[in-house]
Parts: sequence; structure tokens; C-alpha cells
Amino acid sequence: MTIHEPIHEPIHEPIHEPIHRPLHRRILLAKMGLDCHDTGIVTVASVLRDAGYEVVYLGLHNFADRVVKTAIEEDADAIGISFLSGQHMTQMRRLIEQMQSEGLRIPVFCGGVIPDDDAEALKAMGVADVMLPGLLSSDVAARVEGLLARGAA
Ligand code: B12
Repeated sequence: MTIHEPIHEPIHEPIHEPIHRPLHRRILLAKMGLDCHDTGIVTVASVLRDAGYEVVYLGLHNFADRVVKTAIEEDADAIGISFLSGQHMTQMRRLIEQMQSEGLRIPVFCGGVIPDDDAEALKAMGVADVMLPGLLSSDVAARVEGLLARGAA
């Protein structure tokens, strides 16, 4: 090994060419509830930045009111939430209810360790997309671009 070789493999493959150049598209990312697993959402934040988005990451331990208030203040175009805690059904239901009561109509998507059946139930609830482990970074960026193009569900 020479001194120039990287010691670690990159967490995700670099995206040299953005799939699109979505100017001024702002995505709010957050963790909700008591879930402390943040590696996935931090990875997704850097994937979306590499793809040309502005990313606002709210960090851990948020609840629906704070997520919705921040999305409004930051004029976000979409909200992405990460769950590895099993709380996805409860928290996403609360988030969608809060968005409805505040009149916020932007796509909301989520990802993480989520059983397939629950992913379908989340979509039926109005979640625009559910991204599970194993997706390529380029697929995450392309799916976010697709749901922004479609607009709120
Ligand atoms: C590392 C780890 C931890 C670390 C977390 C460190 C950290 N800062 O993140 C520590 C040791 C702290 C931890 C603690 C616990 N953990 Co843990 N942990 C894991 C483990 C092994 C890997 C998670 C990880 O980092 N993966 C790597 C990242 C890159 O992948 P990812 O998060 O899945 O993200 C990818 C996709 O899911 C997707 N994605 C994720 N989020 C989002 C969001 C959006 C918007 C999008 C588009 C995509 C997306 O894209 C990402 C990139 O591909 C998993 C097992 C597993 N196989 O997932 C268990 C796991 C998540 N942990 C589990 C458990 C039970 C716990 C504890 C409750 C254990 C305990 N009894 O204390 C605590 C919970 C503490 C808490 N308050 O949350 C369970 C959860 C079970 C469940 N959901 O029903 C798992 C699944 C292990 C298992 N098989 O039982 N854990």
C-alpha cells in the first residue's frame, strides 16, 4: 500500500455528473422520535447535495410540529425522514396530519429499515416514496427528482 491509497472505502459511490441540476431545490431531512441511527440520513444528505440540492438537516429527535414549522420557514420543496426504530407508521401519520393542518402541500418521503408491507401502507397514507437499504446513491437522487417532478401526493 502506498501512502496515497485511501484507507477507507467511500460510504457511497461518488456522483460526478449530477443527474439533473435542480437549481434552488431545497430538501428538509430529519430524524423523528427517539431513533438515534443517523448514518443513513447523513449519507442521503450528502448524496442529495452531490446531486445539486440544497439540504437542510434538522438532526435527531424531532417531532411533527418542529419538522413542519421548519419546512415552512425554510421554504422546503420536499421533506425526507429516516427511520430505523420501527416508529415509521406512528411518526409519519403524525407528520402527515400536521402537514394537513398547516396546509403544507409538498412531497414527503422516507427511508430506512421499514418492512415491505409497511412501505405499502405508508404510500397509501400519502407518503410519496419509501426507500429501503441497498439502493444506489444515483437511484436515491433520481427518485427524489421524480417525486419533485410529480409534486405533492
Ligand atoms: C449501527 C447501528 C446502531 C448504532 C447507531 C449509530 C448511529 N449513530 O447511527 C447504535 C449502536 C447506536 C445502535 C443502537 C440501537 N439499535 Co441499531 N443498528 C445499527 C445497524 C447495525 C446499522 C445501521 C446503519 O448505520 N446502517 C448503514 C446505513 C448507511 O444504512 P441505513 O441507515 O439503512 O440507510 C440507508 C437506507 O436505509 C436508506 N435510508 C435511510 N434513511 C433514509 C432516509 C431517506 C429520506 C431516504 C431517501 C433513504 C434513507 O438510504 C441509506 C443509504 O443507503 C442496524 C442493522 C441494519 N442492518 O440496519 C441496527 C438496527 C437498526 N438497530 C436496531 C436496534 C434494535 C437498536 C437499539 C434499540 C438496540 C438497543 N436495544 O439498544 C438501539 C436504538 C437506540 C436508539 N435510540 O435509536 C434494530 C432496529 C430494529 C427495528 N427497526 O425494528 C436494527 C435493524 C438491528 C436489528 N436487526 O435488530 N444501532
